[in-house]
Amino acid sequence: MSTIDKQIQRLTDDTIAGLSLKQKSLPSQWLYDDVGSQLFEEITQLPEYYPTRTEIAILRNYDKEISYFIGPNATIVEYGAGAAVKTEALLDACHQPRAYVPIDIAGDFLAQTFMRIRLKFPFLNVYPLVANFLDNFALPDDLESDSRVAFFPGSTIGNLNRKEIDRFLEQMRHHVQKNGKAIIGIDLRKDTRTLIAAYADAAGVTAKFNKNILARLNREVGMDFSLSQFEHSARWNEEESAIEMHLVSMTDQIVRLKDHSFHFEKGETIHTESSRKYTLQQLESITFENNWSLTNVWTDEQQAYAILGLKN
Ligand code: AVI
Repeated sequence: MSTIDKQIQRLTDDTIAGLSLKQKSLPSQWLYDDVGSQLFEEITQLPEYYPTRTEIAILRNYDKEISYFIGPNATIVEYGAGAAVKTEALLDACHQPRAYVPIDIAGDFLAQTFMRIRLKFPFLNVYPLVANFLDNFALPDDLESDSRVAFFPGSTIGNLNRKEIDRFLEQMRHHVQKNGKAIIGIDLRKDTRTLIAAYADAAGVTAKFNKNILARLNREVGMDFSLSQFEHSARWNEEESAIEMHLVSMTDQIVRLKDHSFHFEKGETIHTESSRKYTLQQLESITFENNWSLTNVWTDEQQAYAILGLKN
């Protein structure tokens, strides 16, 4: 089976499993095909979506401290690199970085990132890797091995559940090896109004991003979702301390995938993403329980967002 066929099979299996649950759901990783990744980049520019610009401002404000934390001749391994916008801020801050490994599931997007980083940092060895960072995978064999720093910006860790976080932090420790380090960006808990606005923007870009998962299922596995019959909704789940994205069915309807049919009642939802918001205290215990030492916390004035410096 080719890689593409395998991916379509996985998408099909996940969809059948997810839409058969009482609370219908789809794994959020499927939001990010090339169209979804492009829409997500648009989200990061929206006035309501504060995480990206706050993170970049922290990286720039604390560039000297962060550079000191990273040390010279580092190899930066970035998980879910996307357009790698923050990486430029990080690489600018680094003292003579040696190599850069951008890892992303969207191959086309990664190729563009590779070209851009190559042009801006011609001295850097770049090893792009197409992979789902939640899977088990090895870094390239010929990669420089000392002084590796894992970079996981953008608060993507907020989209993982606790089991995924534990597995991911373990794999990251393995990748950076003994004496390796990690820099992780994470959105912090704050008032619900600010959060809802960030995930239900006035221009409707997040709605488009969310609905693209349905368009993708129509395109790639031949489903028959009528996009106008679903609406985007962003909700705060207090128990989970998470903003959730849902797609709300506007009518009673049936949607088909091959010989499976899924019934939707009017108002019923598909849960497509959780974006968990943590306190610094919670982050301290999660990292400690995963055998990382939290040595640095960089944050903005409002403590809206934090960048953690961790040592293996
Ligand atoms: C990628 N991730 C960190 C984003 C977030 O904020 O959870 C995804 C996103 N979903 C809607 N807007 C942004």
